[in-house]
Amino acid sequence: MTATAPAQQKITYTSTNVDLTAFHQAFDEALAAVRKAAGASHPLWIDGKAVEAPGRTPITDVSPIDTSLILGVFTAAGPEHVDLAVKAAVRAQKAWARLPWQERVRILRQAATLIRERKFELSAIMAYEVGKNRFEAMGDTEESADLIDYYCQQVEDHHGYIKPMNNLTPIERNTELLRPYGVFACVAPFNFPLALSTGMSSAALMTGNAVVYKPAEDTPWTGLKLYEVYRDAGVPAGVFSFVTGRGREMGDALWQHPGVDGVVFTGSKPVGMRIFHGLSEKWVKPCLMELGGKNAVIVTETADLDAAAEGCMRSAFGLQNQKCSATSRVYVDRKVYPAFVEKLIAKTKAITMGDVTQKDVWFGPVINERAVQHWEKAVAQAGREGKVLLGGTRLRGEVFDKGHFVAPTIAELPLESTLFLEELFAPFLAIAPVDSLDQALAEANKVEFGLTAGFFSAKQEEIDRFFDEIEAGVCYVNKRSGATTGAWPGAQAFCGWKGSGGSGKGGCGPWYVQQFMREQSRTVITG
Ligand code: UN1
Repeated sequence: MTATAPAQQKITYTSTNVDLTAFHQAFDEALAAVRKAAGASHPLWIDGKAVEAPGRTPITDVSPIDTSLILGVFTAAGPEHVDLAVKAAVRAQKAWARLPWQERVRILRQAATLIRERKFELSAIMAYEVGKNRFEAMGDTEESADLIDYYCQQVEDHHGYIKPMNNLTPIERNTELLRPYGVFACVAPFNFPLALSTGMSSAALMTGNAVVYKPAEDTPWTGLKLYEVYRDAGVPAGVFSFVTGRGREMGDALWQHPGVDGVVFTGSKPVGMRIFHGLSEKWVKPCLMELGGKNAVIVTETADLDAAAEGCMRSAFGLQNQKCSATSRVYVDRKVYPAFVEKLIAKTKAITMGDVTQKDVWFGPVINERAVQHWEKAVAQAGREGKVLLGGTRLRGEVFDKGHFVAPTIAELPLESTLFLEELFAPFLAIAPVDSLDQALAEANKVEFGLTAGFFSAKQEEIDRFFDEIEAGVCYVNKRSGATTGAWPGAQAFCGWKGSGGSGKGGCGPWYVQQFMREQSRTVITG
C-alpha cells in the first residue's frame, strides 16, 4: 500500500488489512456512475463497425443482486454475424501478424494501462453484473492488467520467439520462429469476465492472431468494456471483434466456422469436451481450455486448524463458490474433525451477506435462477444422503428477494456421495472425516477434475507427499487467505490436469503464450 495514492493501491484476491478509505470512496462514485449508464442498448462490434441484429431477441443483461436492475440490452448475434466477424478477422490478421512483435507488445501494454486507468468503472460494472464484492471485482480488474503485462514480458524475454539455430554447413543460416495460427475464437465465462477474457484474448493478440470474442451471456457489459479497451489502445479494426449471443445459436457457429484456426475457451467441462471433439476435422486445430474443478482440501492432524478453517471458508464461499478454483470438498483427519468443523461453521456464520456492492458485504448472489435450482438439487440430495450442517436454504427478506441469493452451505456426507464428485459452481461445501493421509489423497484424486488443491499440515514429509501425489495443477499448502484460490499472473500458473484443462500449460504462467503459435523452421543457403 502506498501512502501517496491509496485509491490506486493494488487489490488482489488475497488482500487483507489495508487502509481502504479512498478505495471505498472511489468505488462508491464508480457504482453511481455505472447505475446512471445502465440500461442502454448495445450493438455487436465487427470489423470496427456497430452491427445490429434486428430480427433476433436481444439479451437483457440484469444484475443478479437485483434482477429489476437492467444493466444493458445486448444484440444477439446469429451465424451470419459470426461469419462477418470471422471473415473480417481473416483479412485483418495478415497485417497484424506482419507488425514487428514489439509494436504488438506496445499496443497490448497500452491496453493494460487503460485497464488500470478505468479500474473503478470496470470493477463497479463487474460488481453489478456478476454480483462480486468490491475486492473480488477489483482483483479481477487488477489481474487483467497484470496478465497482459506478464504475457508481454514473456514475449520480450523470448525475443519475440525468434531463435537463431545451429549450422550444419558454413553456408547456411537457420532460424526457428513461433508464428501465429491465424484466427482464434475466444469464448469466455461469466465468473471472471474481465480477467479470463483478457488473459485468453491478450495472449492470442500479442502473438499475432486475430480474435473473435464471445463474452458470457450473463456478462456482456464487461465484455464490451474490454472491446473498448483494445480499440482505444490501438488494436486495429477486425483484429478483435465483439460478438454477443446465445451459446448454441451463436457460440457453436463461432467455433465451427472454417475460418477459425483455433479456440481458446474457459467454461464447463461438457461444453469444452464438445468443442474439443468437434473442432478438428481436416487437421488438428489448437484447442486451449480451462474447464473447471472440484477442488479438494486435506486437513491433517498437525494442521493449524484456524488457518485451515479460514482458508476453506474463504475459498469455498468467496464469489459464492463460482470459481473454477473454489474449494468444494474437505477431507479432515478424524482426530481433529470436530474442532475443525466447529471453527469452519463459526467462520462461515460470520460471513456478511446481501447487496454485495455495499462495502461491508462479502457474500452475494449466484449468477442466475438456473444456478439456484442447481444448488437446491444438491442441498436436497445432501439432506437424503448426509447432514446439512449449515445453510441449506434460499435467503429470504428485503434485499434477498430482489436477486438470486442462497445461503453458504456445509454438508457432511458419506464419501461415496456423488456430491464429492460433480462440479456445482454454487456455495456448497462437502466435508467428511478420513482415517489417514492415504485415504485423503485417494479420495482427493478420485474425481475427474484436477485444477487446484489445498493442504494443511505442519509436517514437511506430509507436504512433500501431497505435492508428489495430488493430481492437480495448482497446489497450495497452509494458505489461510484462500485454501485453493487466488492464483496471480507470474506467481501461480493456472493449469488444469485431467478434466480441468486441455494442454497441460496454464494461464498466468510462463508457458502459456507459446500455445497460440506454431513453429516454422527457416533455412537460407547463403553461399
Ligand atoms: C477461475 O476460477 O475461474 O485462482 C479463474 C483464482 C483466480 C481465478 C481463476 N485467479 O482463484
